[in-house]
Amino acid sequence: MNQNKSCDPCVNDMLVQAKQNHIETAWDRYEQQLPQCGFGQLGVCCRVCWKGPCRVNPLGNGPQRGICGADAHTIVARNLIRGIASGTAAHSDHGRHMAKTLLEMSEGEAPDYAVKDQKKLADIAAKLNITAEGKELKELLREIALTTLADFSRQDESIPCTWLEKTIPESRLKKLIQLGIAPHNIDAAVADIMARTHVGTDADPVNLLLSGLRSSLADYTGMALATELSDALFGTPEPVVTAANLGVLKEECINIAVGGHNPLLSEFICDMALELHDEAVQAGAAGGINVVGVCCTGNEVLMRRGIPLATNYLSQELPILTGALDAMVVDVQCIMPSLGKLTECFHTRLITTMNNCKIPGATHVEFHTQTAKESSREIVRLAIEAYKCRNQDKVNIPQQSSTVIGGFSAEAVVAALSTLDAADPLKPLLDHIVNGNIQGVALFAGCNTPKVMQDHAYLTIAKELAQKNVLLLATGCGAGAFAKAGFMTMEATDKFAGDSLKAVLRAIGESAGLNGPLPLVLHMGSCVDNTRAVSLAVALANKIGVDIDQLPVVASAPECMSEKAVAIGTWAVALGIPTHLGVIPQVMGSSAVVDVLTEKVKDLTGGYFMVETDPVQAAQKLYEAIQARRKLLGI
Ligand code: NFS
Ligand code: SF4
Repeated sequence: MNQNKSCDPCVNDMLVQAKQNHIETAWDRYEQQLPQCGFGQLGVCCRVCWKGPCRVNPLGNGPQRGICGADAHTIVARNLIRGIASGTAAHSDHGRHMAKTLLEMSEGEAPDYAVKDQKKLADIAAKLNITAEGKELKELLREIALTTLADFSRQDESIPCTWLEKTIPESRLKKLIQLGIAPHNIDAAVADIMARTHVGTDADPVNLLLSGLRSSLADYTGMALATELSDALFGTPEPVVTAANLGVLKEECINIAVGGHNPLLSEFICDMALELHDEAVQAGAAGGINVVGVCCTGNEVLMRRGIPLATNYLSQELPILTGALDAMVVDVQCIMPSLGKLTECFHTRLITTMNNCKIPGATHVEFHTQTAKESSREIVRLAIEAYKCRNQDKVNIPQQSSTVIGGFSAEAVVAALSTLDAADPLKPLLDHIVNGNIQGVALFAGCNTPKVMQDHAYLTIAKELAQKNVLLLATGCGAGAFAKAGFMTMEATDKFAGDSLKAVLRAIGESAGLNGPLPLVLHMGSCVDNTRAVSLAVALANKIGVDIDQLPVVASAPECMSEKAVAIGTWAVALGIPTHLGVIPQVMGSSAVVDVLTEKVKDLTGGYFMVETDPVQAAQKLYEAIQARRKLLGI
């Protein structure tokens, strides 16, 4: 049995089957990698130039410098910020894609897209100081697109990115400008890191880390604009009931999984699944087409359309093993290359769609926003074709899934609160925080890693904090963990929330017409949607006239692994949030870097990293961080 690999019973079931059928998964490949390289784990291996690789002996009894003379502090800092740069590039590319689509729409070149949420568009215009009144939609889209794209092209270093400036408290912006870490241009922040980490350039660990902070804020900027523009195009999420885990696959349907991150594609796959229903039935699938989500694309379509979530990052191979998945449609990021090889053993078609993400073994159907419907139709038809090759005798779907109440955008949270106080919706939330019914807010974000039992730390920390009356928010694959485990339900609130938190969640839920409490963990969306949580925190901070680093708000990434997660964790710290990491970051080879990230940065931004691999201890530390903030606020 593989009981120690995941908390998710579906995963453990499927891993047994995988073993019986000699199918390799990420967990097997992890074991094959053991023991992992100690130099790499500590971050002291440098491959920046071809004189290397060089490695510094962390025990002090071997070489202490690379050939060029770089010591452990320089090497660790360089490695770390190169990761942040990659994360920033990935998130922001997603944001750029959104902005460019708006521009294409304004030029009539993306005819299949529409603005589903006019109010959000108007809010965005107001936020960016663009007058909407009297303007035609095309003109407004163009102005918003150009203002947004200026955050990728501005050359004047004294002007911070607009999407940063307009979405954080004034006092925070001032602080970031003073520190010289408010980015003026997202792409420039990435390029700056690549330039300064070239051999023989920046060797000062603090200077390197500051540029990492700047890039992470560029990452934040790219995420904020990606989320907001997606909402305008596809709708701002509202509470929705759906389900999560492999049981959402349906034997009588053509099952299509959408994985990756980009709603520009997945929204149309969902539309086409409806449009091509009759073709699916003709092909023999009585139930039509069933779209399910994986990873963050899964979160995007869950939030906006109530599409069920099949699984989160680490178990993305397993839907294929059910024999019931007809197509896996992916765009960019967090897609395991193993899927190509794996789908060769099944009837499942792996379909890649983006020019910058091709995988050997996949069918590539390039997706263009100009022809969104046409490409999506082609993709869904490939799934129908693949279905015809499905062997029903081999289908084995674990009959397990949990109910999920998702869709908690900041707007949805405010709307629910406004049923308590229409004139001043944030007041009830603030009052409860002040009087201690809610002790603080914890945001869970990030990935999965086979280094720990999948989902376990998320669930453990959440239970501990809920019991102590901390309000819980989640995004990304963390949200996936909670969704699968039934933590996004009213029942979970009744079971795990402390008394005062339970009463608050019940009062809000009932007045909002949910016939019960809000779920224990509020699903705020995909990883780029972490900015939804920030916008809620900023609204609270602005209301009481404090900065984010004074709020009893913490973040936790118990299973972080991607460079995007490193970037997110870093901007959380840059914005002033105590941020927990549940896996050991690859920086421990430099005491100086560790000291900056866990201590010295407190004096600069008010935020800091804490590393704790034991989930119960982690919950305790997060709670203590909340209490320290409460004390300073005098509440
Ligand atoms: Ni976030 Fe989403 Fe998941 Fe991690 Fe990857 S899918 S963007 S990076 S693994 S949470
Ligand atoms: Fe070695 Fe310096 Fe080259 Fe890194 S940059 S590989 S430490 S010589």
